[in-house]
Amino acid sequence: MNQEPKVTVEDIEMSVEALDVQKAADIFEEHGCLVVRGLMAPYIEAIHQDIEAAAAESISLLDKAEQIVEGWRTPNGTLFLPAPEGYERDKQIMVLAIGYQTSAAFFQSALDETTVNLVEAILGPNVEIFGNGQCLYKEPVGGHPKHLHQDSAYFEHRYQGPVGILNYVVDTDLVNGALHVVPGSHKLGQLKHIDTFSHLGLAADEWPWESALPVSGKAGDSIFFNVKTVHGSKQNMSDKPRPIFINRYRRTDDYVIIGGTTTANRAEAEKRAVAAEEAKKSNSDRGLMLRGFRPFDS
Ligand SMILES: O=C(O)CCC(=O)C(=O)O
Repeated sequence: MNQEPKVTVEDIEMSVEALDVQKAADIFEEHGCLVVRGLMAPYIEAIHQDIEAAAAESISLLDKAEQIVEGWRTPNGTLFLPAPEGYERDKQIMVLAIGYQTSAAFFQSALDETTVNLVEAILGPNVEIFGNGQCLYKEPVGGHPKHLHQDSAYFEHRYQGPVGILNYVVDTDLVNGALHVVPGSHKLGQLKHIDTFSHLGLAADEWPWESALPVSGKAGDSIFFNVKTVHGSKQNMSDKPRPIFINRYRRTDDYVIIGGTTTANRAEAEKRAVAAEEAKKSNSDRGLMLRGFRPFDS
């Protein structure tokens, strides 16, 4: 897959002021990704404040961090990775502990009416929230790359899988870590991932950055992607942090069949996976309802 992408950003983008919901859903279905300019603009100031508060809190807790398989975790739940050489600390934030339980602005963004209309057009009438919201925070001066990957390497689903919406909190470009997507890659099925610095990723010789389309944008721009769409982002080479936040949604009957963060723990999960016909969605795996109704399933 090492040819230049033929699809351009213009083919996959729309502005929230001129939104055509059905056309947006068609773009998502065809390309596995969609950019909606300005969708999250009303929430950015409040979320940005909460993100910076969570970042300062996490850094103040670093001396209490415990080592885990993915890096180091502070008591509030933030994941740190080794910092690039020459940085003022030896660890940098990767996944910041902020979500629907910690930030009202974050939770309100997940319920945004226009967003929910788009998600319903993509997933159908019965939709639940998947997860608690996620924030990836690239620190400045070399902040970690996230190698190209499919989110389904981490949480493969029985049906269509979650729609992820990644939102820029600051203006984001090729210098501070724009998201790269590979339009159409959602049709390739589950790809084999390897262990990388940023956890499960695709082999760089098969999936070089040139195979992906960079999406620069303003604070408040949103990028929708299918759970199998290949995506990632390079280092933050600016002098300021580059946070993003992600809201995820899935059909109410959908559920994880295989999860993992390393090739070893994913291989274990693959061994435990129940045959698809026998697997069932468990009650504890039910997200809050976003649209529609969940009928009782015996
Ligand atoms: O922080 C980023 O830009 C990448 C996020 C991402 O790829 C992911 O969370 O799956």
